Amino acid sequence: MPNPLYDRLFGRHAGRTTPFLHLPDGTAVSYADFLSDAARMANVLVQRGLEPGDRIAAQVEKSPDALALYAACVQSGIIFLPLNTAYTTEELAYFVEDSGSQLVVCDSGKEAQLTDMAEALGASIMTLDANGTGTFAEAANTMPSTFATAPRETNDIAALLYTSGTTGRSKGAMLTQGNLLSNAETLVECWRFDQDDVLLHALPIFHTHGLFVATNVVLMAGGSMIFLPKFDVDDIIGQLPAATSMMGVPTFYTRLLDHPRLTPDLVAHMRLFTSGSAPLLSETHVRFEKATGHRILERYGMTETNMNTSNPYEGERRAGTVGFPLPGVELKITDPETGEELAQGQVGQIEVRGPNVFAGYWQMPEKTAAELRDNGFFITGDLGRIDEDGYVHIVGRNKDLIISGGYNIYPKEIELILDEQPGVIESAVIGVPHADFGESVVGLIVPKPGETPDLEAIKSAVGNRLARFKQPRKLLLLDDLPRNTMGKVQKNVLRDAYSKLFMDEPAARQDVEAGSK
Ligand code: MLC
Ligand code: AMP
Repeated sequence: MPNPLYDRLFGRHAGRTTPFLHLPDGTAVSYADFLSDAARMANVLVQRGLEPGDRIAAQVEKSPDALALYAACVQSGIIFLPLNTAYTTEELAYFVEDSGSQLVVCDSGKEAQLTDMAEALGASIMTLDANGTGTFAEAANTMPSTFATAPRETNDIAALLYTSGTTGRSKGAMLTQGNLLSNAETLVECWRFDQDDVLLHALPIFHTHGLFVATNVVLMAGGSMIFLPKFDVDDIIGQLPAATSMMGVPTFYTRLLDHPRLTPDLVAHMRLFTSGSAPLLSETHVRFEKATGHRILERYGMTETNMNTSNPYEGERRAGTVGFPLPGVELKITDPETGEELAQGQVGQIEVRGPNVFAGYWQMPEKTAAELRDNGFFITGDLGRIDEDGYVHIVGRNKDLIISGGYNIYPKEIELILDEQPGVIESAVIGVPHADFGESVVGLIVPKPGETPDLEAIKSAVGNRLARFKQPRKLLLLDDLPRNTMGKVQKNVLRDAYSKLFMDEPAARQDVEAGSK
């Protein structure tokens, strides 16, 4: 019985003894061993009573086993819900509850803090550590290394990836087998991946970029990956000679550019560097070419859509643009008010349609209807234009979103917490330019009349509830927030006012205790 995603990405490598993952300690995991591990894990899931269509939530450190858990879910038809390892218990509780996950798989170190939450939500908990130990790994070790692949169809959901919303409530994007397969096929072709490719993989595997773009493309092409636990610039420099290609967020490239050992010789053999998840400054593109001779290939995607556009493999990779719509993907620029398509060259909201576009938000039909039109076009919330040569330029966002080091941060989620703090009447959270992360989070707080909120206490209150990467790097007090005639906070005014906060030392030194008016 068919299971298209499993068959095309995993099953066809059965018995292959060539490496799939090259690990930092010099060992490798073959395709055959990886598939056996995944099958053992699939047996555990079924033995625990999980069935096709059920959900499991995984908050585990990056490792071969963590990736095998993804394969096990695909093989058993269980919906995979990967979660950022930085999320707090409070954040996790929302995802487990909203998705109705029956099983939470986490690192042993987190088990104690997550058990009560999981049990209260009716989910069981098992552990899987990066070194291959934990209760889930032990259970898998006792299982057969084969598994009868569950039949699935291309419209069946393979994964739920949560993406925050402008209301502060995260939404689970339902990605079907067909979404993931079509995008992997397209990218292999457009970026010329084949079985000789060795992709340097230093991205996290709980997001679209590291899990679907990088991993699925390598699986589809039958190549291999140098699988690093995280981005460490020295490790990347050390591993580049053994790689053919690398996918990264812009921060990877700015950090590499600061490294004295990044030379044209070091990367002369490389075939491809790609960038995405956040805007790559033209300046970074140009500096990277000067330093290495390589023009970074920038592409544009989203959790809900996988990849939409890409600069060409052959042909001009134009700095500051995200290239052309991928084959099979339609992209149009529309008027945000009317939804009408705008004339070529005009700036408007970007809408996309194609086999890559998700099936909707998990159990949120109104939110799905608000963003996914009946005619199949998805309203991305990004603002862009198409130039006279057909290159797509992203010029801004029609959604209140900060992207820091490739992670999305929705201000509303932080503002809701700041507003609850003693002495605070209201707040606004903005993203301001940051040399390393692209943008960084700043919280602007308006005190209640006659009160002086304790900014250190607020920092720690936020720290207990939100992942570190979402926490404001600076908190500043303001008398009031600028508003337009409709009473809406003018975040653009605030962004302009604080645009040099992380660039300009005296301002930066004011940090949390500063009262900036
Ligand atoms: C880590 N920190 C961050 C951060 N990452 N803060 C803000 N933004 C981030 N992205 C925090 C750490 O907790 C730490 O906190 C401090 O910043 C410094 O940590 P670091 O050691 O410098 O960070 P590092 O571990 O090196 O991580 C930086 C990074 C990482 C850029 C390598 O964030 C990363 O791998 N980002 C990739 C994200 C990604 O894959 N996005 C794809 C989304 S999919 P402190 O203060 O406690 O020390 C998508 C669709 C598409 O968008 O198109 O691809
Ligand atoms: P996410 O929801 O994490 O998948 O993030 C998707 C968002 O990242 C998009 O809507 C864009 O705003 C942004 N993004 C992704 N790739 C690029 C890029 N190459 N340039 C600019 N923004 C990008």
